[in-house]
Amino acid sequence: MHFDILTLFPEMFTGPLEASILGKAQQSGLVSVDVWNIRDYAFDRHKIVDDTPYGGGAGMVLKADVLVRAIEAVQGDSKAPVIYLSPQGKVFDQQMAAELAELPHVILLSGHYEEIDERVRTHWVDVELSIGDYVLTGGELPAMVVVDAVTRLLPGVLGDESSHQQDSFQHGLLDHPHYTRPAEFRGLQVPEVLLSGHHGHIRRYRLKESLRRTMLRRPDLLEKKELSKEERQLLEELASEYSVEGRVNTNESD
Ligand code: 9WO
Repeated sequence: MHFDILTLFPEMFTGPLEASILGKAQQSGLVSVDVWNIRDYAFDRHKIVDDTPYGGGAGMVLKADVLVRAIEAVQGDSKAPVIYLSPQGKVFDQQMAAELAELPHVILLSGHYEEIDERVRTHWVDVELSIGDYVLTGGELPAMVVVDAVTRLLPGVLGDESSHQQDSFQHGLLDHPHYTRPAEFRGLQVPEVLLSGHHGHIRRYRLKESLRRTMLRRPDLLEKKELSKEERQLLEELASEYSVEGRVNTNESD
């Protein structure tokens, strides 16, 4: 898979893309990322990329002619979608990461401080994505978030074991708790079932704890999810745990 990233701050991308799993995925040729400086597509010798907004007001606006020249240069004959990272976009989630991971080529457009000319948004941008409801100084960090979330889904990027874990979010539930040695730490015990070696019991315990966390922290995810018979049964068990008369504490560790 190939990512092209258009930005005014290409140097922001160097560290995060080289480290760890993203770096290895590039080295092994599973993914490639090219970062392009929008300023290189300016038309004048002062390399001007922005201008004051029509109608007045604060801030500057990235110029349509420069942006479209940059987009068309990286696009070539590719059918890759142009994705603009902005707080006005549709909120990015695991489902969208999985859909993008099916594509051979994606173009990410990051504005910085300034908005883009609306004509670029309406005629050259295919998808507008937000990574959450907050404003940043620019779309660079969100572009890296998209590259990271998509790259880890590409075949061969993660080991076999970790791809099972990722499944758990893809099934629409939060992850279950994890423990490692020692079995007792400062009087705190690892749950007995995890030491039992009984894989059936362990699987059911983990599913139940995933459901518990999701119910307590993100009930919105449960409403979206289609539940299996086992999941419905475990949720009923959980519901009774939390509905015992007089018991209103929903602290997970309690
Ligand atoms: C800057 C500005 C200056 C003066 C008056 C109004 C202003 N609004 C902005 C502004 O919103 N700048 C944005 C910065 C323009 C688009 C790129 N920027 C951005 C993207 N901030 N936060 C994101 C973002 C993207 C995806 N998900 C979450 C946040």
